[in-house]
Amino acid sequence: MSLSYPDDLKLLVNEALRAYFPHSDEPLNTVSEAMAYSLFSPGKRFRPVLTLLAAEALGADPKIALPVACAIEFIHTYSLIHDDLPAIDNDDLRRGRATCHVKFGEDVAILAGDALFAEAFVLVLTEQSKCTDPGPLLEALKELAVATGINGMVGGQVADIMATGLSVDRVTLEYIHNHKTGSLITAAARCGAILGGGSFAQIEAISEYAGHLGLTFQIIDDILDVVGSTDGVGKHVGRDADNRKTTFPGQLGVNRAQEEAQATAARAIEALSGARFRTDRLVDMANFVLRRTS
Ligand code: GRG
Repeated sequence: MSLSYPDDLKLLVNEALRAYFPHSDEPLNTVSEAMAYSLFSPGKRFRPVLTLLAAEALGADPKIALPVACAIEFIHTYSLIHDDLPAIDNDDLRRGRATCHVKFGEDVAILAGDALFAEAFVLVLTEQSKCTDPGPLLEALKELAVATGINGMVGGQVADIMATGLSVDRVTLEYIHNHKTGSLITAAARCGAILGGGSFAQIEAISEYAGHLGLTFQIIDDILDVVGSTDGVGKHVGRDADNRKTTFPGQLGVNRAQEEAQATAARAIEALSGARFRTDRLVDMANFVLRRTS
């Protein structure tokens, strides 16, 4: 089993993030500094890399998906900044560094998140105005808006908050994970497939793959919060138990949660069987997500 991570695509993402980072009209803008601090801290770039992988799988040059991939990392970073706030998870360590609100204050951190969200849309809309056919970029942008809204990440986060301290049924548990984390991961893959010129059937296959991948990602995230190390994950572990979060390992125990993750990763790979496009690096990514320690 290969555990290789597509570092070539991660490098492209990191270079493009620098190029697309918005310039502030005000040179001493603390919000701009806070945005850069969180965005350029050492993340895996998993979602934008997935966007590039999906485009590449369909035979496109992955670089065509870079603006949308970077917009997705802006949105992801926004969600991390807000998730860490005292009003939500109240974390002081993220990506191995002090969280944005600890470093810059809550007021600036809230605004840095808000600005990253807005700038994600500015980035894609600026690119679409240069295109002869803006259709795919606008379609991708709609994917991102839906994935982050009430029926996406925000909906999942609210359900997560409401479930705090409760033992919930399986449907609710999956709803939380699929929306809080899975929506943006699925949208990332769908955007790559749309920009890569995929047919309806190809986009649906990649979408199904990514849906299972997103659930696997969050189950492993919650397992790492129990058995991982602070050095490995770059944040304090044991926080889900402290915050009485509803998680797979919390509800089922670590071993059964690990079995669930194996089953969902297998479903992700199965969704690609019979696909008439390149699947090797998508399969590698599913194996990486299942085995990751950071
Ligand atoms: C951004 C629209 C929007 C709303 C904010 C706070 C919130 C609402 C949602 C929280 C979503 C969230 C942070 C879910 C957890 C997802 C998760 C597993 C994050 C860790 O992702 P990694 O491991 O982190 O990819 P790195 O640091 O590698 O990027």
